[in-house]
Amino acid sequence: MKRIITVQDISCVGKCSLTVALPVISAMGVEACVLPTAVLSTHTAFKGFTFRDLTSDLSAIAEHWKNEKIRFDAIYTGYLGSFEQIDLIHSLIKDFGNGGTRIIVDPCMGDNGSLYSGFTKDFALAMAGLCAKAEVIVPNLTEASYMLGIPYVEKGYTKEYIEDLLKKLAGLGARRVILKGVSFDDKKLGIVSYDSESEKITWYFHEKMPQSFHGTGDIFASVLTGVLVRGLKLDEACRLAADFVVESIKATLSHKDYNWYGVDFETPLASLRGACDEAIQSHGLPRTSCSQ
Ligand code: PXL
Repeated sequence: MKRIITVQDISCVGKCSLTVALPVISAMGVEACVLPTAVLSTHTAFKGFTFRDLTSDLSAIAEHWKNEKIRFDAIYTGYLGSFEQIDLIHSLIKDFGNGGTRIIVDPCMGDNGSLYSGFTKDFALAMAGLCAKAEVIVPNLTEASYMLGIPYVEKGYTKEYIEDLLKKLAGLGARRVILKGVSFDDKKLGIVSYDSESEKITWYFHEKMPQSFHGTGDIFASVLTGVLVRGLKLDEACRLAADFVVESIKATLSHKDYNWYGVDFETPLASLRGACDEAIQSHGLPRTSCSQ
């Protein structure tokens, strides 16, 4: 079975980071190992959350894995809480990122033009430095503009503007860039991916939901990581991940008393494995992620 390591916080309540990455990746038939960067009582959109930083534990954990000769098919990073943690990920990539390990960096830092609580412009630049080491990066428009040090443009941009942004992001060093939350009208929301080697740009638009929710970026990146390690191509992987996010939002909105802090990904999770297997089989790839 393919094995990935995901590095991000555990927000005990909040349906984001590790509490979505673990179930989503496991559901796709991929072993999900974790390196928790911090324990929070909730995600940071709640008031008064507790925060225990685990930075000082991370090196010893990674050292143990080195001694045990544990290998990963992918390293997937999400929400990181400090400059020191970014430095530690650079080391993790050096130690575990050899021989075909896919590196997926979700530079999870903000949305709707603002950084999440506790992040700064300098942190965004350090995150851009981590993106240089990735094969695939998954920013939204907010994270993209902070990492590039350019003003955030909320709407009214052109296709050319987005394509230029993709190239600038690839210029940070990642081979592949997936930009989320692109929209040219009120009806559609899109994902656009760029492969800097083939220079191929692929657009995928789905219906725009009436509301956005916390944690959907983490769900997107988790599905993406799972199917990429199982061998699906980037554009197909984006489509599957985006469709799963839309289904999760629809499931959420179908409840009269849905909660504000996260989406109902649990309902569509039951069919994720099937959708994943089907996409994989239709491309002639093995039905399970077991090597043999
Ligand atoms: O979903 C992204 C995320 C992850 N982790 C923490 C967060 C957020 C977004 O607010 O606060 C702790």
